[in-house]
Amino acid sequence: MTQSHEAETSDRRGYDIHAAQQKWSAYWEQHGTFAALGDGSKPQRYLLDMFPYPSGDLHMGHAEAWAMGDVLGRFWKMQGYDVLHPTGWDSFGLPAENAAIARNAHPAEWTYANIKTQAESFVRYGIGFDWRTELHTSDPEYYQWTQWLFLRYHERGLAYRKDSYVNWCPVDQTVLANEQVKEGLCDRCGTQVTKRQLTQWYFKITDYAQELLDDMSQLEGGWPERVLAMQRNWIGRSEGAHVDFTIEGCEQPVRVFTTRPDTLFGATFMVVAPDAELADELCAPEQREQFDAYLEKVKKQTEIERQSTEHVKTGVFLGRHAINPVNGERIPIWAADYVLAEYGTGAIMAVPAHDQRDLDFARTYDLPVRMVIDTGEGDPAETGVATAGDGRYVNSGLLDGLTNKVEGVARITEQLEGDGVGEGTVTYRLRDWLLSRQRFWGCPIPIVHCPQCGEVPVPDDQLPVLLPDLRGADLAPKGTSPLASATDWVSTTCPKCGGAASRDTDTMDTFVDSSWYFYRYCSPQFTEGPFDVEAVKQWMPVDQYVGGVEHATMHLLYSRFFNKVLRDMGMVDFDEPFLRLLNQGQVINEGKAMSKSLGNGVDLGEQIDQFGVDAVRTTVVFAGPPAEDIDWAAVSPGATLRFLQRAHRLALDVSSPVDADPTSGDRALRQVTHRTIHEVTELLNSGRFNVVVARVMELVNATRKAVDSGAGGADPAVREASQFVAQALSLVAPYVAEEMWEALGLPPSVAESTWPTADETLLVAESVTMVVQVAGKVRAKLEVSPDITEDEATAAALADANVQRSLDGREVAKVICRLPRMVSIVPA
Ligand code: ANZ
Ligand code: ZN
Repeated sequence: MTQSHEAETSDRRGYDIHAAQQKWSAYWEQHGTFAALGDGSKPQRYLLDMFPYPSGDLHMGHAEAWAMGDVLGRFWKMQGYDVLHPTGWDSFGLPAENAAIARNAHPAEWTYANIKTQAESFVRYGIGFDWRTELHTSDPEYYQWTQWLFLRYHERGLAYRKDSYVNWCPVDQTVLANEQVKEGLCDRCGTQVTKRQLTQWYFKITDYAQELLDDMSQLEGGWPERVLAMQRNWIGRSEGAHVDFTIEGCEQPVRVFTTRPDTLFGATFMVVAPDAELADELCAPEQREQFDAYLEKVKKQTEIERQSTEHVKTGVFLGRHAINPVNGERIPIWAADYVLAEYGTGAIMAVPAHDQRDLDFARTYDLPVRMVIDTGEGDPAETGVATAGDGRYVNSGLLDGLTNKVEGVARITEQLEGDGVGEGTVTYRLRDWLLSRQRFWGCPIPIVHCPQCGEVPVPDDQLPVLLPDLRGADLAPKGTSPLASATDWVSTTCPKCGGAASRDTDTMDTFVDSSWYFYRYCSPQFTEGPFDVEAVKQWMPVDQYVGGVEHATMHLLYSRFFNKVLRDMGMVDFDEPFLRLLNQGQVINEGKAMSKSLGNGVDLGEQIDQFGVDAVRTTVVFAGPPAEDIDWAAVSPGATLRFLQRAHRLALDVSSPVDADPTSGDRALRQVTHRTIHEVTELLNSGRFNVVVARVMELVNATRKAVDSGAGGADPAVREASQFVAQALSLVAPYVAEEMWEALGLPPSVAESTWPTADETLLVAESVTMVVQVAGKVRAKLEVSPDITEDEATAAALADANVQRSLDGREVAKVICRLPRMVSIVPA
């Protein structure tokens, strides 16, 4: 392994990997090769990678994502586009903070040291960034605008505070948004999430639920269908009705949400979520003790457990009754864990005959079951199986005799509306976005709490509210924000009344920071606002976004929400921020995700030291379709390097002058070259990057054959082929491509060369000679396409003058085709 590796790198005719990397990365930097112009002289395109967290050096996952994106950025540039391909860091947040605590360092030091390391690695990796865009969300120049945006949301009522039970990670000691809880576990550390009642800040994303759904039609075709499906599910639109039940001994009716108002006559009890305030209000004094004990138990369960079908549902009677608005029936009210506080109204009418969850509960607690739709499947009270399908309505007053659900729902809804006891409605599963965190390394919330004036926004001209330094302080999570310990920082004066007041001590979820960075990239030095509206108008929406599918319901939904708010504020003039999305796969090893515990990690730095950037990038792109996982055990960067050396030697063998006329060269090779140009261009446009590499390999082989057999390196067709090899390779192997370009005597950089268009006349498929026999004798030889059809061959044969003559007016009895080589005509 080591020996052959040495042989590869020290081949006198090979390129020196490490020297080439140094030479050309310095060249690109010096010449601003990938700096966007933004002057309107060319059509513009925006290529965006999901910016990284600065937690350590780049790894194989980064290597894949950025290699894929750069294929497009470089391709567009050669096609004549002015490309914006920015870079920056998502540098606030828990990963940095936890790592800093573990190493006893300040998050800032740790973060900026990592950014430096990663930046150097990106330069070495040869990604065509416009480095002038570099931003860090933890810089005050950035986060003052995060605060500014928060204040605009606050003005519009889109940022608000409320008390509620929230997801709480006992290890990270902080709240989590619903999106950050995966199967009941903390998305960051894997600990079981519990519930806590806290006052927290929210963004009102639910105001945009319907629009977030509707505008997905603009993303159809541009985004992976699976991401759209995940967002659709996450938003979870549900049509149904609100129904008001009066409560004995209470003024206020209780409102339930149901998707099946047509089953109202089958409601035999009501259930409220134990952790909803309503349960506490409804609870009768004699049931208090039992209820409180029950609530304590429920709070230990996760929502996932509570909703699971295997979960044995539990509950307590609240000692109170509700009145069914359609038949005046008195039904008991229970609190039970299978009803969630955060969905619908937090209260349901239970219809055990037609809802399995209600039936399971009714059987456990011996509550009545009444069938109101007869589907012919047997009475659920006896079978234990709730029926949900269409059937004949029974025991249902005005609905009796109907047989169709849609009609039943419409009729009863009309009735409820007429009586003023309900109405048709739509509910969403989507919750408001919980954005406050009790952690240090984040953007401070620019609000002051004043005993006289309440919640007071920090005036714009006092932004940024800088994070207190807290150097040397204990940042370990304790349940309250570490900012609270910076007492000098906390105590301030009220911007409204001038009295003593205190700062909000929470920081924002990092997903707030990452919901608007792509606008700032268009004008990273802008000081008059978060971004220059005109620059955004020029570059956005983003033409291609590249990043992981794990962000489907978080970052990608939050950013869409931000875009809609910014549009309503008049700051952007489009509905959707990202037109196309590519979710690259993962790099795995021996069939499994890389992990420390499995010890199957592959170190990117080592791979690059051994094989070079070009071979690693080309291997990544060649491994398979961009969206699929790459098993590093199944690829061969060594073989890829040998291919790149082979390609490089072609350029060394070219001896024709730069201005040699290719039309005088070997036509067969030219056909291969132009067919490759044509095909590669189409493959790039349809995102099939792995096949691009395969086609270039074929072209290299064909060119090598031509050099070794035909006119050799002096043939201008060999130059033409080699030039295109260099251009195509520059998308995946930019260093060797520059070396080739230089060896070909062309001025740098290949990245700034013009992408060729295929010569149509060379695309025509080769012809073959087709023999035409009449009565067994050869009468004609025709040049035809190799994929000629029987009809075409017969027509061509019969049209030939010699064939006509030998037929001499006779009828044709039979035509036998052996295509494309022969047509045999049998006369009558
Ligand atoms: C009565 C009923 C009868 C229901 C029936 C269903 C079938 P989706 O489709 O997910 O929106 N529900 C309402 N709020 C709830 C909550 N906070 N926690 C748990 N369950 C809740 O589900 C809506 C249905 O789920 C509602 O319709 C309600 O049960 C229940 F034959 O009402 B249904
Ligand atoms: Zn005040």
